[in-house]
Amino acid sequence: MKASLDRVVERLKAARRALVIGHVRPDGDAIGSVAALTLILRWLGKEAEGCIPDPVPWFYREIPGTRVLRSVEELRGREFDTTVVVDTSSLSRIGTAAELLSGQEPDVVIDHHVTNTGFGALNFCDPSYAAVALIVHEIGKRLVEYDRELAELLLLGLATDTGFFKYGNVDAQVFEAAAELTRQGASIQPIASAVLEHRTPNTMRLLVEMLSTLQLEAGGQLAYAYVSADMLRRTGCSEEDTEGFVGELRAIHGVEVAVLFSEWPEGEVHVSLRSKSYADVSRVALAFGGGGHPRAAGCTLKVARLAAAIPPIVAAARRLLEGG
Ligand SMILES: [Mn+2]
Repeated sequence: MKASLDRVVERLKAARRALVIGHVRPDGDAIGSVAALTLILRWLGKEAEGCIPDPVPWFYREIPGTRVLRSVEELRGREFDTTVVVDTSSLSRIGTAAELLSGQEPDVVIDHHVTNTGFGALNFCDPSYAAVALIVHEIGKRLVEYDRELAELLLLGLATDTGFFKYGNVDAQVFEAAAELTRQGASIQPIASAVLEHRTPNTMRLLVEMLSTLQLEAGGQLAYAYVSADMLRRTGCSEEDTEGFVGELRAIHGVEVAVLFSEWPEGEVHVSLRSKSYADVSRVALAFGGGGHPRAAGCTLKVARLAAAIPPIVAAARRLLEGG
């Protein structure tokens, strides 16, 4: 059911044992928002845990507040009277964390995806927020005093979902919140260093291999490339090492839509879609069972071979650029 932010705040205040859950393949906004809301609830005197269903990529661990995050295994068997799902457009995106819910649905959903399905007993979703971390900040500043750790988790979410303050979703509210969080002790430098400057030599080798598969279509407006399971094995990389690669494709001059196909595990191809200024790539993701934002979306295809995933997505991306 759709709910106001006031209603969500009242429900959170009524919690005694709360569980905050983020989405699979976690990004900085999911990680920062889950950890921050967990700390806010603890400071309100509640028993609170934060869960990320997939492993948290190692470089986020450099941000101290992420130590509160737990895996599904670590929380199995625990009882909660309040479950909160953040930064997640549909229930399937919490993966195996669904087994931690007491009922079929979470009690509260806090999100900003245009593709949100409206799940949850109370659902607050507002796509005008650039990051869920901004919504958590809206909640947090009404309830608790911040310390540096909390401010830094929120700045992590805000920075990553705005491409470090360079996407089209950056408005005055984003800079105002960033200034507030900086005043409360957060520093953008360690966040930028952890998130943007963590490539290993093996990841660079994988990037070279990925770039060697680059194709341009639609007069140079569409760029796509792939990472095969074999390329991952050869370079000693895992799928999480491809994080940021699709941004390299979008960085090409004249490209509006960038698509990266990653095959992992075999039999599954994850499709990351990005656009630069106007194309709504969430429409392509949605048509293939995924979701996301107008400028950043994704879906997963179950196909026997990587090559089978490419033509239908490329055709859909071409139609999108042709305005179809
Ligand atoms: Mn987000």
